[in-house]
Amino acid sequence: MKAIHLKTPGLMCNSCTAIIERALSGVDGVISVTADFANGTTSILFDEGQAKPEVILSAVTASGFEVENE
Ligand SMILES: [Cu+2]
Repeated sequence: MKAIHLKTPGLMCNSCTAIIERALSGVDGVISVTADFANGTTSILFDEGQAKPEVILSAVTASGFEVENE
């Protein structure tokens, strides 16, 4: 199990966090998603044997949010 922490500054409210959490929960191998609009961050716990970070990142951008590099 692995965790990644993304900067997702486009999150503005609870609707945004719901969208991003729903999009990421649909990715195979993703165990849990915690999006926080106040901090503009999204943390994802995933099974590295099933989910690849690139796939997780593209699911974020596909849901309409940008990922900023740390
Ligand atoms: Cu919003």
